[in-house]
Amino acid sequence: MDRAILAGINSGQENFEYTMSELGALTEASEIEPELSIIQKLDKPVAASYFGKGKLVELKEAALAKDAEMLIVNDELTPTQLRNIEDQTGLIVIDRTALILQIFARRARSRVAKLQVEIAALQYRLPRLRTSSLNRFDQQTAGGGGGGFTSRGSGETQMELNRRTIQNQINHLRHQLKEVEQEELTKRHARDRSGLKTVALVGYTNAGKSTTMNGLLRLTGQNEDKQVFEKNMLFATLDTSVRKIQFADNKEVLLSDTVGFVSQLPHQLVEAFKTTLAEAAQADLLVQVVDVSDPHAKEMVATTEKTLHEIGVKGIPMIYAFNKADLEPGLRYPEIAGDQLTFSARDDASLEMLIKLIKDTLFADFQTQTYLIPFSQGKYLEQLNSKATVLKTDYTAEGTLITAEVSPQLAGILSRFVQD
Ligand SMILES: Nc1nc2c(ncn2[C@@H]2O[C@H](COP(=O)(O)OP(=O)(O)OP(=O)(O)O)[C@@H](O)[C@H]2O)c(=O)[nH]1
Ligand SMILES: [Mg+2]
Repeated sequence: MDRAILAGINSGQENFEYTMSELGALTEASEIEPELSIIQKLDKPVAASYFGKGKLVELKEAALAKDAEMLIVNDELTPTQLRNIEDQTGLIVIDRTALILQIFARRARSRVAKLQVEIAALQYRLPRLRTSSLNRFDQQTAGGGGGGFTSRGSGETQMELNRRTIQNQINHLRHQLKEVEQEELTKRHARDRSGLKTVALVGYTNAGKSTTMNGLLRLTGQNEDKQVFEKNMLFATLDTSVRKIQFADNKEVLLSDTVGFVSQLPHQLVEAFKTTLAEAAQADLLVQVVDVSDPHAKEMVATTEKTLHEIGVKGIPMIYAFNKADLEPGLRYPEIAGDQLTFSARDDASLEMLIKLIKDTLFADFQTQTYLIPFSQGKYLEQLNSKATVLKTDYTAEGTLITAEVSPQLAGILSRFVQD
C-alpha cells in the first residue's frame, strides 16, 4: 500500500483537529496508509508554496524517514502551490479535493455518477495541467479498484490532453449528463404528479442512511430487490435511490437515499452533483441521520447543515435521527425527544419509532372524518380503503358509514359525503 504524510495549516480555524482526522479517514478510504500528521501553525498559508520553506524541508525529511512517496494536504491548493510543493519536496502532492475526487471516481457505478465525477475531476485538472502529481497519482492507484481520474479508459494519457481537448471533453460529458438527467427528471415529474409526500435521508457519509432506508423498506414489506447498497466505507452511496413505501395504515411516502457529506465537499463535486442533490432540496421532510457513536458527531451535524445550505436547501422540516445507539453503552434507545430520535437502524423497534415520527410530522395536516358513501358510489369507498387509514366501517341502509383519516386532497374529493 502507498504511504503518505498528512499535513495541514492550523490558523486557529474551528474544527481543525476534526478535519485532520477526517483527512486520515479519507486517506484510508483511498487505500493509502497515513504515516504521520504534520501541522504548521500559521495565520494564513504562504501564497506561493502554502507551507513555509522550513516546513517543506521537514515534510520532505519526514517522508524520507517513513519511506512515504505522497504528501496529502488538508486543503485545496492553488495550481502554483501544488507545483511549488512538488518541486521542493519531490513528492506526489495530493490535496484534499483531489483525494475526495479520487474516492468518488472509485465508487461511481451508475452512468450518471460516472459522468458527474468525471466532469468534476476534469474541472479540477484543467488549471493544473502543468503539475505532475495527478498523473503519477493516477497511475499509482489505477490498479487498486480501477477508476482514477480518467475512469473511461479512452486510451489517451492525461499528458497528451491539452487544455482545449479537456475543455471539449467537459462540454461533451456535460451534454451527455444533461441527456441522462433529463430522463431522470421525466421520471421525477411522473412521481411529482402522484402527489406523494417525499422524505429524504441526508447526513454525513457512513452515518447509516442506506441502512435506515433498507430497514424501512424491509419493515414495510418491500421486495428485497428494492434494497440499496450499504457498506462500512466512506461514500458507499453516490446515486440517489427513490423508493415508494406504504405503511401499515395505507399512508404512502417516497423515500430517497443519496450521497453523504464530508466537510469542504469540493465545489466541483457539488456543482456536478447538483441534480443528484436536488432530491433533498425538493423533499417535504429531511431525516438527518447522525452516527451518534462517533466522537465527532457534533461536527458532522454542522458539516451536514453547512452543505445543505450550500446546495440551497432551506426551510424544510428536519428530524434528527441519532443512529448507531447500540454502539454507545448506556445510551437508551429508541427514544424520541421532540424532533430528535435516538435509535439504531439495525433494530426494528427503533425503525417503528422512526416511522411514527415521520408520519406525525408529515401527515399533521391529515384529518379524521366520517363519510356516508352511497352504495352507488363504490369507487369512493375504494379510494378510502386504499388511500386512507380506515378507523371504522358500518353498513347502513343508505350506504357505507366510514370513519377514516384522510389527506387534504382526499378530504376535498369526498367533502360532499361528510357526516357530522
Ligand atoms: N452498529 C451499528 N452499525 C450500523 C448501524 N447503522 C448502520 N451501521 C453500519 O454503518 C456502516 C455504514 O452504513 P451505511 O448505511 O452504508 O451508511 P451511509 O450513511 O449510507 O453512508 P454513505 O452511503 O457512504 O454516505 C455499515 O457498515 C452499516 O452496517 C447501527 O444502527 N448500528
Ligand atoms: Mg449510503
